[in-house]
Amino acid sequence: MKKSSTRIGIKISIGLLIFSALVHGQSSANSQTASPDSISYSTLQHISSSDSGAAIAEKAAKVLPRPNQTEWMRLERTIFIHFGPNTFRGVEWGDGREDPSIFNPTELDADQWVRSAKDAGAKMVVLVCKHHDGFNLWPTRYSDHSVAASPWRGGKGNVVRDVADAAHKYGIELGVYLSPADLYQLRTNPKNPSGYYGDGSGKLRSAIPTDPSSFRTNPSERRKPAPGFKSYIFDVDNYNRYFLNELYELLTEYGPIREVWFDGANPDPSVHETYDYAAWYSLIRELQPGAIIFGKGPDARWVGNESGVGRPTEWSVVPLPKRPEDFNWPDMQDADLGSRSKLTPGSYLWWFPAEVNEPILYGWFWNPKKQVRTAADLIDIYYTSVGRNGNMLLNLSPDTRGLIPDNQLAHLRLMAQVVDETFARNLAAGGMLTADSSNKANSPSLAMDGNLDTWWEAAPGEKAATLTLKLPKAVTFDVVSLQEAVDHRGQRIESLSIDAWDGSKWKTIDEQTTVGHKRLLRLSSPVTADQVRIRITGSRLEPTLAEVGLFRQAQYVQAPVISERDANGTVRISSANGLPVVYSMDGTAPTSKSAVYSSPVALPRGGTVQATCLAPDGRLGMMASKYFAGLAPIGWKVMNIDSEDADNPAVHAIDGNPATIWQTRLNADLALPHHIAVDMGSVHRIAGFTYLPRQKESHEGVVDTYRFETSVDGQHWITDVDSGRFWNIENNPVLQEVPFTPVNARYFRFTALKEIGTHGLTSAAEISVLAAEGEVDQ
Ligand code: FUL
Repeated sequence: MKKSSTRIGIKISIGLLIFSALVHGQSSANSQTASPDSISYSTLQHISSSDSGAAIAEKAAKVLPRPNQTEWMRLERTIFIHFGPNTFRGVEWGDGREDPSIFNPTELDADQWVRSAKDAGAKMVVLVCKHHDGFNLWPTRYSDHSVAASPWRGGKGNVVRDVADAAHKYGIELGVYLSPADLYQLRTNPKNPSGYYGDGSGKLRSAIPTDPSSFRTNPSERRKPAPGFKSYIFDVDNYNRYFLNELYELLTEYGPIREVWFDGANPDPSVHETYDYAAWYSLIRELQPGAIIFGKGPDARWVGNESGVGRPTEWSVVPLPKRPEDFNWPDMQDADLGSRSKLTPGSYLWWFPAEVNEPILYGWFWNPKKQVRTAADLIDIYYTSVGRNGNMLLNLSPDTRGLIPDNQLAHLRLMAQVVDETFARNLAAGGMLTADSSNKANSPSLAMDGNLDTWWEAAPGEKAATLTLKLPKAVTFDVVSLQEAVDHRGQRIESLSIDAWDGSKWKTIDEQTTVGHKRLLRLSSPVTADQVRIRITGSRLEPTLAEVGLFRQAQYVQAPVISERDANGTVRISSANGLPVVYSMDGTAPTSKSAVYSSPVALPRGGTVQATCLAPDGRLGMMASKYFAGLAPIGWKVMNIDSEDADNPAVHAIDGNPATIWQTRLNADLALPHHIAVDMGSVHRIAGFTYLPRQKESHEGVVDTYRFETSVDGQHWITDVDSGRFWNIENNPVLQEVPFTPVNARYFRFTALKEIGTHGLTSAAEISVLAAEGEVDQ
């Protein structure tokens, strides 16, 4: 793009601007190969074909985070908020045809949302300002589809303003999610025939912010810039101009913005629109240089799942096949993103840390039926996100009142209480840390000073090291916390062992790989020792540690374990510590007066089991909760099937075991549709069905679009759902429940019309039916 200044503002030279904004350090793309000493620190390194293995490792070790990333990585715990028309419809994805009148929260209180985040130890709230349905939660000047068209506060409300005000009040940072996919603007949306998305408009010289009154006719007319900000010129089509103006509003009117979230998901790819990411990134760098661009962007990556689990080996330095300004940031879901075997000649090495997102409900938007993850689940997620070198982005879902319901808050609070109590006291404090080698300026004591900007570093040339912590007296710990000096020295450690002195010898208590900004090693049982050793056995360059800690997990009685429901419809509960278990099945949390578990419980029609251990002093422990969807497959038989793989027969879809799957024949019956028909043995009154996609990492054969039919006699079928879609199942492959008008049925037939990938397969972990409420089976 041409670079020129204009009368009304600055014309952005996109490539140059992004590059200079992103790259700092002494060299932009280091391609020195001679002496390793000549490799300098940089935010970008390039591997050339003549680089030795040692030079490649050194280059990887000398990639530094950019300043916006340093700030961001230190946030660690952050909160996401999904709220909008979907909340009022109880769906995960809208279609852009919603009437704005459905958006009418009765008690919306953004203060409650942000206060809850703050109380939970979160340092940032990321608000979904516009989801895929295209409804704007602020009164944008550039669309009529927003809160201004809703009855909420007489059309005068502004959710973004309320959240921003609360964030400033509570001193926590703000992020904005703005969906690139926009079904309201979709050219084919009958509710908005003049939509911009995919309208085929040509690129026009556009002032940002654009004067809304000449948006289509003469977009070079600008609107007065926001106080303290300038205007800019871009050559863009209608949709990108709309998007840039929305970004401009969000990034200039609500104070500092720490993160801009670009979701790669698109519910309707049938209409094509080219997103001008380079223009979007340029505008963000201009308006909010401290912001992280997440997802489809250069600063932070999606960890690859929506269940809160980072990789055990999580490298923040990843190789890119192109220069960052030419790269299009696809989702990175491979198990290994950055180990040495991935650092191949031609790659550009780039700091690209993981953000680990997960909803507190089993879905992003509120729906009264959605289950809440328990505090015990959230604590596990804390260890698999923050504890694995990633930021935790936990979603809360306000309900139709516009309040986060108590059931979410109770688990959130307990999670925060346990995490905060656990990390309140570093048991290593007061100990003496020594190392078998140290760089002169980086003594081991600097890894115990509570300052991430000072660090221990091994002596020049050392790639392995042993640090020994001697404590004045034995301590009991079950978490080891390690942090590398990533902001000054990059990420280096490749493998390590932790040993504890048992009085006569060293005993290895854990072995792991990467550390990065933070690694929490959660031991399977507590260890008592007065000496602990950290043996760094592999490192790309001299290893560093900015902080070391030993902690004891807060002493809450562990949650019991609730089994899967077997094919006979029974569920078992086991207590990890031999304590008695109390449980409930009516949706309320168990109390000390609840039923005491003594034998398997029958749950033939589905429901939720909640259980907790009862400590001898009468205290209740952490709660476990498990939802069992639909009827148990007691006596069910596969009636017919059009394809099944010998190792994954159809009967696996109705065996009550989520770990086994039905899958069609690979390389044989490639063309969908595929179906399974089931005989339930007797007539039931049913009001919906459930589909549990395969739970292993692979997405092969996961169903996107389906038909569901029922029959009383196995001859005459009625279609309950002709062509339904499981929204967002690719990113979040959780249990799907599809309600329909109650019918009597002995037989059901599930037909997969479309899969999410292109494997030519259909698969299912479990398929069941929902009993109609209050109806007795016949
Ligand atoms: C996904 C979206 O499709 C979901 O609806 C949700 O917003 C999640 C955070 O990202 O890709």
